[in-house]
Amino acid sequence: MHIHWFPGHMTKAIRMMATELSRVDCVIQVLDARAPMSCMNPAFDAVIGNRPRLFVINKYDLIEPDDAKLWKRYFQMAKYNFVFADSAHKTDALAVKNGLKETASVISERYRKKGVEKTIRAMVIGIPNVGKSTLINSLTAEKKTVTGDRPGVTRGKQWVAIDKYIDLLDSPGVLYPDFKDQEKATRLALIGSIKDDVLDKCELALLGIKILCKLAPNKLATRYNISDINAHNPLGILEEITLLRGYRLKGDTPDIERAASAFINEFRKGQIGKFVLDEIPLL
Ligand SMILES: Nc1nc2c(ncn2[C@@H]2O[C@H](COP(=O)(O)OP(=O)(O)O)[C@@H](O)[C@H]2O)c(=O)[nH]1
Ligand SMILES: [Mg+2]
Repeated sequence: MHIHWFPGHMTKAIRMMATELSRVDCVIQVLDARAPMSCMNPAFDAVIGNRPRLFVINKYDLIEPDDAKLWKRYFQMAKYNFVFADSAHKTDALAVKNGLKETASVISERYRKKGVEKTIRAMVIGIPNVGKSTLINSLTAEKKTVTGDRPGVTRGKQWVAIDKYIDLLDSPGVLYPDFKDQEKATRLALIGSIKDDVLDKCELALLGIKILCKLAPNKLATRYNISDINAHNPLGILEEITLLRGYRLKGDTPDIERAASAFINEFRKGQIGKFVLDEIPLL
C-alpha cells in the first residue's frame, strides 16, 4: 500500500494559515505524544516565522510515564517551550494556560510597559486529529468547538475566549507532503491523522500489528488473548483476532476487515496499551 497523504486542500490550508497567522501573537502547536516527531510539520515553521510557539504534547494519557520522561528530555534539550496535556480528561488546563502565558511573555511585557494588559491571541495549529479542538474545549468551561476522531472535522474559523487574557483560534489540521517516508505515513495513519478513506484497513492493521509485535508483543497478546503470539506473522495474528472475536460474514467466511477495523480503533483509543511509535531522538 502506498499512502497518499497530501490531499490538495492542504496547500490551500497552509496559505489560509499564513493569512490568519498575521493576526495572532503566538502559536500553540499540538502534537500527539505517540508520534510527536511525525506530527512536526516543516511547512508550519516557515509560516510561523519568529512568533513565540508553545508545543502541547497531547494525548499524554496514551504513553507510558517513562516515555514521557524521554520526550521531556528531548524537548528540553531542543530548547522548545512545551507542556504535556491530556485534553480528553481536562487535567492540564492550568499548565497549558501558564505555558502559554510564559511563552507569550515577551509580548505581554512589551504591552505592560505601556500600561496595557494585552489579551494574547494564539492560534492552535497541528496536523489532523492530534486534539486541537479537544484542547481548546479543555480550557473552557463550556463545549465550544467541534471534535471528532477523524481528520478534517474542523472547518471555518472561530475565536474562543479562554479567560480575560487569552483568546484562541482553532484551525483545520494540515498535513505536509512527504511521499517518500512511508514509515512516517504509517505512524500518522495509525494515530488517525490521515483520512481513513485513502487507506486500506487490512494493510494498515497489518503494518500496525507488525510495529506492535516489535514494541510490545505481550500487550497485543493480552488484549486479544493470543497464546503463542511469536509463532504468528502479522497476517496470522489478524486471522487469530478474527477467529477469537468470532467476526464472520454471511456463509461463515471470516470477516478479516472487521478485525482490522477493530484493531485500528482499539489502537487509537489506547485500548491495546500505551505505545510510542516515533523513535525518540537523542540530542
Ligand atoms: N486519549 C486522548 N484522546 C484525545 C486527547 N485529545 C483529543 N483526543 C481525542 O482525539 C480525537 C481527535 O480530537 P480533535 O480535538 O477533534 O482533534 P483535531 O482534529 O486536532 O481538532 C477525538 O476522538 C478526541 O476525543 C487526549 O489528550 N487523550
Ligand atoms: Mg479540530
